[in-house]
Amino acid sequence: MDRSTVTDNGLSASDVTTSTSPDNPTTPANGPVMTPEPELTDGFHLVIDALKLNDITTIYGVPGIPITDLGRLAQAAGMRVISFRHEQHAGNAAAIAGYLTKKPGICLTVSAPGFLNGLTALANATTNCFPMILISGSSEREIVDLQQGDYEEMDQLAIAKPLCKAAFRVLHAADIGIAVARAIRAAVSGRPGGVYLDLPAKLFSQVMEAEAGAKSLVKVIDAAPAQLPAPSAIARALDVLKSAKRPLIVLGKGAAYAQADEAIRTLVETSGIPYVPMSMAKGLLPDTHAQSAGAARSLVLKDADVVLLIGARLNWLLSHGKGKTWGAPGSKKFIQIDIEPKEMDSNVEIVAPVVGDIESCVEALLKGMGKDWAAPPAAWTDAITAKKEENLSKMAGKLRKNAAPMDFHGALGALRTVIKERPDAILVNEGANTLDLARGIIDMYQPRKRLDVGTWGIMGIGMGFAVAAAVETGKPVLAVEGDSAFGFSGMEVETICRYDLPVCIVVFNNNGIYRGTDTDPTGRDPATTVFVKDSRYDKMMEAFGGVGVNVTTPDELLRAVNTAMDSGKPTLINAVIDPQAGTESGNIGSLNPQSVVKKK
Ligand code: ADP
Ligand code: TPW
Ligand code: MG
Repeated sequence: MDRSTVTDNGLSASDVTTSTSPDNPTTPANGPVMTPEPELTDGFHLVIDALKLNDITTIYGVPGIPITDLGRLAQAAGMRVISFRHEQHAGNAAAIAGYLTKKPGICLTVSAPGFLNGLTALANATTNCFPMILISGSSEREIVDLQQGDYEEMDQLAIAKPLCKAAFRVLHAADIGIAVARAIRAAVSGRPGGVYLDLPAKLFSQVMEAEAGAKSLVKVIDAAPAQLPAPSAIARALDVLKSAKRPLIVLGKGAAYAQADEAIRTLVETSGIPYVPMSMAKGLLPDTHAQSAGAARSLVLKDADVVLLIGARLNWLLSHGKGKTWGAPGSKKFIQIDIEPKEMDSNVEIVAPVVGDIESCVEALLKGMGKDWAAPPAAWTDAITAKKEENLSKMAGKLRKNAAPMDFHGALGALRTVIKERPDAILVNEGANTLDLARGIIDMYQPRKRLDVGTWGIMGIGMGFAVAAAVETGKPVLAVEGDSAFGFSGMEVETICRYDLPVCIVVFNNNGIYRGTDTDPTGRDPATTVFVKDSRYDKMMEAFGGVGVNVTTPDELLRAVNTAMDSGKPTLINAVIDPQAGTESGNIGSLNPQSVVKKK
C-alpha cells in the first residue's frame, strides 16, 4: 500500500479530514457525559488549506510516494490538479503559470528522482524571474542524514538551494502554514523566481487538532509590495532622457510580467520614443504600433544614444550592452528600471539606475515628464521608419511563397495570419530556426501572449507551457515547435488529450536539429543532428484520441490550424519543411564554436 494513505494513528487520510460529522456522539445513550472528540487535521490537509487560503487553486505534478494522497485530496478539495507524464513539464507549467498570473505556480513531485526531474524547471524559472514553488515529498530525515539508504534517499534541500531564490523544509505540521506563506512571499516579492519547499513523508501524516491547525495558517498580506523608486533616481533618469537625440526604449519580459500594461503604453506614447520588445515582451504594445522599432532592431541598437531598459537585463540576448551590436564604444547611456538593485552595472555602466517595481517607476517617470515632453528629433524617428519599411517589404515577398516542401518563411507566413486574426491566442514557441524566425515573423498584438525558451534558450518548455497557458487563461494555444524541440516534451500530448485542452501544436518537421541533411562521415550511423526521415508526428496525437494532420503547403497549414482553433480540439499538425531550409543554430550561429582543425 502507498505509505501516504495511512496516517500515524492508522486512519486513512480522508478519515481525519476537518470533518464536521453531525453523528459524532457527545452523549452515549447510557453512560457518562463525554467531552467531544476534537476534530483533527493532518499534514496533507494543512498543505491544501494553506494553498487555498492563499488563492492558489491549481497544482501541476506527477503522483507517487509520498504525495499521491496530497494530489487526490487536493482534487477532492476542489483544486485543479494537472498530472503530467514527466516532472520537468509539470515544473515548466507551474513556472509559466506564475509568469501569467503573478501568483506562484505550484509543481508537486515525489522524492529524489521526481524532485530532480522538476529541478530543471525550478532553475529555469529562477533564471527567467518566473515565480513558482516546487513542493517535493522527501524521505525520512533521520535515515537520509545518516545516509542509511532510505527509499529515494537524497538531501534535496541542499541540492535545490543554489538553483532557487529560497529553500525551506518543514518538519512539524504546525509550521506548514508559515512555510507556505514564506514560500509564496519569497517567490513573488522583489525579483520573482523559484522557491523550493521540502516536505518529508512523515509530515503528511502528522495529526493535530483542526482548530489549532486552522489557526496556524497564514494568509499572506501584500505578497509583492510596491517598491517605489527614489524621486532623485527619477529626476536623474529624466535628465538623461531629455538630453537624448536618439532615444530608445527596450521592453523586456519583466515589463510584461509586471502587468503595468496601460502605464507602459502611456509612457511610450507620451514620450514618443521608439521601442524594441524583447521576445516575450512582444505584444505588450502591438507589434504593428507606429513606434515599434522591432523591424529596425539592428539600426536602433547601434545608433541610439540613450537607452531606457524596462524589465530587460543586459545579458547575452542584448549582447551585454557592448560590442558591435551597440555601435561605437562609449556611444550609449543606459537608464535601467529593475526591481533588483544588483542588476545595475551588471555588464556596463548604468548612468541612471531606477530601482523599484515597474508600475511605480513608469508612473513616476510619466508624472515627471508632464504634458510638454518634447518628442524625439524627427531625423531619428524618420530614419527608423524608413529602415522598418525597407526590412518589412523585403520580408513580405518571402512570406507569400506557397511551395512544397515549405521553407520556414512560407510556413510562418501562414501562422502570422492566424495570430493576426486570433490575437488572443497564446503562442508557445521553441526550436532553433523555428524559434528565431517565428519571433521575427509572427506579430503579437496583446501582452503575455508569446511564451518561449527565454533566458536560457532551453528546449523542452513546449508542452508544459502549452498546458498551463490553456489551463490558466482558457484561451486557445498555438504551439510552434521545431521537431527536435517538440521531442523533449512530446509525451505530454497525452496530457493535453486527457484534459481535452484547446492546444494546436505545429511541428516544423525538417527531419532534424537545424537541418535534416547531415551525414555521418564514416557512413555508419545517422548524423548526430538528424532524425528518422519523414516522421509523422501527427500520429502521436491520434494515438491518444486527438486530431492529427499532415500538411505540405502553407495553404494547407493555414486551413488546418484554423480548423483546430475553431474546434478547440487537441490537434497536432505535422508541417513538412524542406530539410535544407534551416541554418546551424538559427540566429545564434555566432555562439556556436566550430572546430578549425582538419584531422588527416
Ligand atoms: P528579457 O529576457 O525579456 O530581456 P529579462 O528576463 O532579462 O528580460 O529581465 C527581466 C527583468 O525584469 C529582471 O531583471 C527582473 O528583475 C525584472 N523584473 C521582473 N519583474 C519586475 C517588476 N515587477 N518590477 C521591476 N522589475 C521587474
Ligand atoms: C535542454 C540545444 C538548441 S536548439 C535545439 C537544440 C537541441 C533543437 C533545434 O532543432 P529544432 O529546430 O527544434 O528541430 P529547427 O527548426 O532549427 O530544426 N538541450 C536543451 N536545450 C538546448 N537549447 C539544447 C539542448 C538545442
Ligand atoms: Mg528541426
